[in-house]
Amino acid sequence: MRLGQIKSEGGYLAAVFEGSLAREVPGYTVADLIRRSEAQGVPLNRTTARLASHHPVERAPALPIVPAEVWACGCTYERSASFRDAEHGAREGMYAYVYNQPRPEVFFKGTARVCVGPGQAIGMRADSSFTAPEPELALVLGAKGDIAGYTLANDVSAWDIERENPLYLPQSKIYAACCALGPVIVTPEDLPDPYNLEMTCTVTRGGREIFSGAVSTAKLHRKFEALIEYLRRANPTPAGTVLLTGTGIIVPEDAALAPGDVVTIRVPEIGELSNPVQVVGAV
Ligand code: DO4
Ligand code: MG
Repeated sequence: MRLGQIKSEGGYLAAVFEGSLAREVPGYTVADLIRRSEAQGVPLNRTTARLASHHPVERAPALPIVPAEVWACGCTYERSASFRDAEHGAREGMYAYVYNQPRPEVFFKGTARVCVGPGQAIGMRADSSFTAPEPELALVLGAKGDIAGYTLANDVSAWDIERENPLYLPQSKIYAACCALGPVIVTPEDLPDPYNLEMTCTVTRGGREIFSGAVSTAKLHRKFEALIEYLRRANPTPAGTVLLTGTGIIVPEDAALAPGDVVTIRVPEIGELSNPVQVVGAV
């Protein structure tokens, strides 16, 4: 099932997406559906199917979930770890260390306040000169850490701020519109092999492609269960938490984001998450 949300009366309403059509789930957001399916012990797709309207309407997907919390993992692909060590002038430094250790890097990415959906502007900080998209597969979690579904995420990050000093990581990672999610959440029975997804990312400027990259989730160095276990160790997360699984696509500095650029992340089994770039925090 392709589950998501549409905008409705200043808020969001859950919907099942079939092609360009949406079947609304009156009275429920996606987080409500996850809580209901867990409370009743009925899988999310069946809970949703029972409640969804039988009258499809032409509606575009909006933010697929209003997440209680968003967390993210880092250095889960070799490319991400080696790039970040090189940024610090080390062949093998703290990022390679984390890549090779059982304990992954897990950091707080924010709340719904910093999230945007498909088509909405992602932010580049006015005080950053090297902001990059980080295309990632994201896990939508239930109250016990079960995977309710998969979506796409852009962990937009100010790499120059992160590079200056590791203690600046939260300022690189958490700011207005730093996280895009969408277009829909695919429930597990419709994504039998999440470790074999081809992900692509393009950045276009004035209609011209200035960057294109690709990675397979087969290159992910961790299992989702291990990432979730570390996230929730001594830290029980609420239903509707989203966990980003790390980037395997690295955008070079000469393609640093600029206002008006459009970043498009695509996984055929999930869809396309496309967002224009806008400066945030200019004085
Ligand atoms: O500490 C660096 C963050 C790494 C990250 O976000 C990633 O690898 O995706
Ligand atoms: Mg990341």
